[in-house]
Amino acid sequence: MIRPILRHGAGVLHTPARPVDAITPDILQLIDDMIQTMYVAPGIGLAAPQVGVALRIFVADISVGRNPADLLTFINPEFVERDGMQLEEEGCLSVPGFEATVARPQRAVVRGLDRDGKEQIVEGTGLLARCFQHEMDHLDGTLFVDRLRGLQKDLIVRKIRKLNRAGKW
Ligand code: GNR
Ligand code: NI
Repeated sequence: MIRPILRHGAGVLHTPARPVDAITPDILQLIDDMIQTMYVAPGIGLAAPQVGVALRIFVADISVGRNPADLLTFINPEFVERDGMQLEEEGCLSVPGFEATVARPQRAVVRGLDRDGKEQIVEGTGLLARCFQHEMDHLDGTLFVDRLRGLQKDLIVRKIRKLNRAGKW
């Protein structure tokens, strides 16, 4: 089932999510729905808070379905290592229509449970490292616009407020 993706301003997107304490059938259904929702969007990642669920789960596939082996599910993920720095344009399904250059680690290693409850450790570089950092931010209630400063941030936040007032957000 495709679930609606919430937008900047929804409380759950701005609040840290809780760890999952058991992989129940409801959690498995949520994960399957997140994967389907990510592919339909389409996006390279999706975090549970984006579909209104305040739990520490994200899915990612930087091939957007072209390579089934690239699909990753992380439950209760944490960073093991992060290093380097990359500056690239970034977007978010919860902030549609906006992009900005965000500093991210060039390399990130994430540890967490997979869909079967088995511990996995995955290293990402480049786009995958960026995606990991972006999704981990969602689990902490942070959107990419929160990482911007000054005029860049003000401009996007003002445009979102304007869209909101016009009922177009
Ligand atoms: O689809 C997405 N593309 C993207 C591009 C650059 C950096 C991060 C991302 S993640 C985003 C999907 C999304 O909003 N995930 O939370
Ligand atoms: Ni996002």
